[in-house]
Amino acid sequence: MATSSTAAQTGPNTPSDSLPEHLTLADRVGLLRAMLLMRTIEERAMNLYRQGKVPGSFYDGFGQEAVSVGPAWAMAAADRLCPLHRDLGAHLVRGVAPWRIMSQYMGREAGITHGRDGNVHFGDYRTGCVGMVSMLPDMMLVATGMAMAFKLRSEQRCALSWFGDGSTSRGDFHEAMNWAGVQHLPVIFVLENNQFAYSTPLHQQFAVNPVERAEGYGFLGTSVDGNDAEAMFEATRAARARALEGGGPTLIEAVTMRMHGHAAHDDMKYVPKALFDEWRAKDPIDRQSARVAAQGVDVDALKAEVREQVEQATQKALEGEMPDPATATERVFHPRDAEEILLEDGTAPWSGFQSETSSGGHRSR
Ligand SMILES: Cc1ncc(C[n+]2csc(CCOP(=O)(O)OP(=O)(O)O)c2C)c(N)n1
Ligand SMILES: [Mg+2]
Repeated sequence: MATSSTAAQTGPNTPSDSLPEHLTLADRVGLLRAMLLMRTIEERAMNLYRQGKVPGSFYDGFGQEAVSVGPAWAMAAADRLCPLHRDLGAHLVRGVAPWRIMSQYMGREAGITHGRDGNVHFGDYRTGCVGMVSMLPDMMLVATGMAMAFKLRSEQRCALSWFGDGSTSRGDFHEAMNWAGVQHLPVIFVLENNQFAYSTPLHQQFAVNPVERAEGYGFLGTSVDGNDAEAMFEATRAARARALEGGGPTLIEAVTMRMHGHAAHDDMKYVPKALFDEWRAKDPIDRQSARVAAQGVDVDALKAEVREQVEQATQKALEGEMPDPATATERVFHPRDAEEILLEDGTAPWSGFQSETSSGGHRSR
């Protein structure tokens, strides 16, 4: 059932630049805008980190923006998402406003965790995104559990979890894959194969491409060009449609490359220059820019607009208050007598959802 065994070693599949069946021009521009927003926010935040304004460390998804943006674009408002540390694009697509992301990074009260965590462990429950569990890849189990609930309640919904190549060596990966396969759950696993887990290259991580393992657990595994937002969208759209029809889980391997260090402190000297150069030529934003420019879209104007948006978001976040230290122990655990907090629906911008009542609209959180 698995469709590729070599992509992880050799780079992405041949990109498909034919007109996509399920995307309007507005969708294609939306994918580009979300990727630009992610990159511009992360570049600006790295700059703030170097100025000492972002505490802790700083992790980003430079070069792999299509991996979070493409799949998130394919998910409905009532679906549930478990983004990881390089998946800012998913939060943005679901409707989190850039100034709140910047506030989160800088530990401000207006951030998603109100200053309780930095640039990685957060998720706005009002967008249907679960806050990241640090132990990798526990989010696969969280997504599997949510899909189990959808099945038990006979709900037409799907859960999606991202995770890295390093995660595939952990027991949790196998537990989630097994239960999802046994129960035939509506869950999508997006494996971000970015060639490294910190400094560990693929050949030291696994002897068999993990996309092949899906077959062993009884479901489809497919390898996709992770630097192609439209291909990532399409693979996820198809996986979701199959899941809702009772077709069970899908493992989507997004073949990509981590173009920055593991985090801000890492100079990635262990990455061969030739490999880096090879992937630099496959930049997902350049690719999507060329596509929409060919359709007459003014990409330079779009880039300028996004830069301006991020600058305003940064200024707003910088003006925001720090949390009161006296409240540091609050909002860490859910108080027993407090009102129940349930995940809410997020934004689902794909044109295919516009006629559905569950689309959730285009509000920004
Ligand atoms: C169980 C566990 N071990 C170690 C870590 C620390 N850690 C955080 S990210 C990371 C690298 C993970 O690599 P990969 O899964 O390939 O994801 P990538 O960072 O490449 O996106 C490590 C070791 C962790 N969070 N959880
Ligand atoms: Mg990795």
